[in-house]
Amino acid sequence: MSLSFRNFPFSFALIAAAWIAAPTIAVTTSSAAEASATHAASDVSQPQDLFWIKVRAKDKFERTRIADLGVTIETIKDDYVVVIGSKEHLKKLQGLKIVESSYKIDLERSPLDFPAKDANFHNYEEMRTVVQDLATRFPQLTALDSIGKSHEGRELFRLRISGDLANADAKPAVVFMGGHHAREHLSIEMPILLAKHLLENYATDAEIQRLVDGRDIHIIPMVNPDGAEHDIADGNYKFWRKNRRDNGRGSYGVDLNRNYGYKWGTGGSSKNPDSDTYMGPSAFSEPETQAIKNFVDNQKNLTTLLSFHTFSELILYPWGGSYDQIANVKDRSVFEKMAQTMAGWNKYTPQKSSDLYIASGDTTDWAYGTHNIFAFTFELDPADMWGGGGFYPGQAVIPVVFQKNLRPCLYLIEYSDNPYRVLEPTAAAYGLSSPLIN
Ligand code: 0X9
Ligand code: ZN
Repeated sequence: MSLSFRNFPFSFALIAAAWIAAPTIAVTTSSAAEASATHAASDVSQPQDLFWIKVRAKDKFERTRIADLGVTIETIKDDYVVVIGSKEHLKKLQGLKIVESSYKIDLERSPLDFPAKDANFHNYEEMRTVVQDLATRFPQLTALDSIGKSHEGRELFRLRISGDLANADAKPAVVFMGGHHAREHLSIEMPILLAKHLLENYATDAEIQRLVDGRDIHIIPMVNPDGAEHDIADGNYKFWRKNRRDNGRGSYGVDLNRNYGYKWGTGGSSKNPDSDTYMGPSAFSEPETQAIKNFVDNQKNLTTLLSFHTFSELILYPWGGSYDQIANVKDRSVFEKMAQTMAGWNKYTPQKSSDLYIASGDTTDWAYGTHNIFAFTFELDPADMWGGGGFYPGQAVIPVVFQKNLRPCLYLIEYSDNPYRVLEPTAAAYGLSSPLIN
């Protein structure tokens, strides 16, 4: 009988305890080299070919070289990472003699079913029902539309919330998004719950009323509905990440968080359609990223953006595509101050994205690099893959994770009028207190 997924972290712990640190060997393979692999040689679209792989890596440079192979880095520790990759990725990493251990993901034995045991998570139709219901119940405060369609024709819903819809374009705007990555279902729950919270508390909570009245709030809960549906289609999770573009020859999917058009394809993304970090044939080649681009390009009042992902409990900000820090000192201070302040509430770790590893083509680099939007990625709970269920943490965590992320969301809404305001002296410095002012 094969080792169950549930036991895997335990087996890793045993292996890790027995492992004596060896010098880390530099990985030199590039994504270009990977792209030259024959197309049929690797196929991560076949779920049985996915592996958890523990790999020695001691810093962001070694992590970037590993990311360049086209695997996805899921957990980072001081001297190793755990990645998800195909059989071919495993062989490549073994050839580099940096694999500590590996474990084939047993998809048939995934610990939780969706929707049976995870019925509180929203699939596409349930998400549609929720946003339509909110729009019906709160017609004065909402406008529901679709910013585009996915590859398979699903709507990319956008719920707009404002106390002054007629003049919303003239109000400061913020956008919250979820579900870029299919298996990160918890990231879809956050924007849904935020919309519900704002609307259902509007009449009774003066602070919420003030925020909703003074702002233009956009909620796009499911950026990748095809991927999310594919991940749960047969009742067993598939660890699917990408969208569902048909790449031909049995290969599917583009990594939407590698497909944005700011310094696209400059590192940490793959040219191989089989890879989980496939960048796509061109920047914004995907209808899903194209829809976000059109929306953001046209919504001129946007100043802040939050893209929810899972997992690792991080607050990330640009740059992700290069090791550089943001050159504009004032902007960098705003990012750092906002990230630190939000981390005070959700207890996540604030950091520049590329301190993890280089990944080009993500949402936040594009939003800031092109539009100067203060754009953040939250990697939600759990902290790592050793406990907490990784991508599939179980429905019980939904309200808990939402509660710890509510105040960061309200803070972004609050400061979307002028994010530079976070650099001004705080109320506390004057001996005042305010729930939203740090
Ligand atoms: O790799 C990603 O797209 C994000 N992590 S995830 O596990 N949700 O896939 C992080 C993107 C942050 N950007 C960089 N590290 N450059
Ligand atoms: Zn993600």
